[in-house]
Amino acid sequence: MDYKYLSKDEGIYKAIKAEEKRQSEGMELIASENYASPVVLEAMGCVLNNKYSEGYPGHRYYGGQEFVDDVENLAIKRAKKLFNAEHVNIQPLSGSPANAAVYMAFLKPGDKVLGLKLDHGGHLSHGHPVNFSGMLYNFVQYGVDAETGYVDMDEVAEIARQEKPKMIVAGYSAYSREIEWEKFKQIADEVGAFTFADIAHTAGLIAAGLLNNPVPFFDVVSTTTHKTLRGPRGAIIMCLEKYAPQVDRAVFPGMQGGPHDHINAAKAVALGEALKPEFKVYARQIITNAKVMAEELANKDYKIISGGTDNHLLVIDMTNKGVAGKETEILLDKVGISVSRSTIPNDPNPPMNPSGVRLGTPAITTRGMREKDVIKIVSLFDKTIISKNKAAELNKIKKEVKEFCLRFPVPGI
Ligand code: DSN
Repeated sequence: MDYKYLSKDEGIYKAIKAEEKRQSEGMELIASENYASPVVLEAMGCVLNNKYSEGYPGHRYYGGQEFVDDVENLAIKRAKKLFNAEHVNIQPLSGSPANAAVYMAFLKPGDKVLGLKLDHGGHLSHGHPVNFSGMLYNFVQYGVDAETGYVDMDEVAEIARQEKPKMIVAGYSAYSREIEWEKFKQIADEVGAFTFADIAHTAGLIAAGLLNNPVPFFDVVSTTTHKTLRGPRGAIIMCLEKYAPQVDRAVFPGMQGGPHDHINAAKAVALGEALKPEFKVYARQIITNAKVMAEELANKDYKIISGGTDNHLLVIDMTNKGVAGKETEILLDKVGISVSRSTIPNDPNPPMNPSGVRLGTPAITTRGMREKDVIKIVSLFDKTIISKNKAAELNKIKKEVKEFCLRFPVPGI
């Protein structure tokens, strides 16, 4: 990007230019990252940043709201259309604050909630003891089946009947399979629990109609807007109309003060982009790329949790390759490939140094990489793992990664 004004702040300018170079020359396989469009980036840098607008369209606590209201109304309209939602709140600042607002809207501190274990693919804000969710609420946790790697719906039902939670949480950060929303809903109805879906990872794939959509029938759904949805850092909450007042109250004044209107404008842009037919083509290619990646890795004897993927990500147990998750992440960084370490189900190792890594295809797909490119990516990945103690070989791979990546421009750079 051309930073006409920012270039005068030498320190920050230098760091941003270096990051642009890193993003252009490197291979982004972190499943939660993506490249927002230049239009989204422009909206994030606009004068709406200057405005305060506590409240909601038509009901604000400050003057001068006529254009902010237009932005927020447009974002809401687009989100409703994209997800078939009855009610949308576009103000949450990011995923965890959105989830905090959901809990605040439906629960009292100490209430029992059922969520997926972190090391099985759940998120910190789904009840981990070091997170506010685990501190404020009484989470009981379900897991994936040790053999198949799929969420064990029989176990979910059994725990739900036994524990009678007030809410059941589904939707995960490191789970590569389609989620059985309807079964969750049946179980929740049976035990009288609210249903909450956190679709942060798969929102873009759901919006494109490629994965099942819980929004029309779950009580409440949160999503970030920056992962497969490819928008700005931020989040939205969607819920059934009957819960609109309590959800809106929980976001403001419950959790937050003024919304970030420039980010909300960028959310509206991204939601508009996701409504276009080309977004469906993009989303389909994300899944195709992930499937090819899983198959190619399996052919090279990498152990994929659950044996494959239905979405944009996969988790590999690196144990048989003799490198743990952190070591793999650091090794791949040396050649310009970014991945995130990941726990595997029932991981004997701690989250800081777990047994696996998580890979995803949203970012490479945005750059235009397709099946044959994914085959090349897997070969670079594998060569790196094999060459872990060979500095000269790693240098050669780094050059190869750079040459390969520079063939695919990054939007906005
Ligand atoms: N940090 C995100 C991820 O990587 O999945 C979730 O919040």
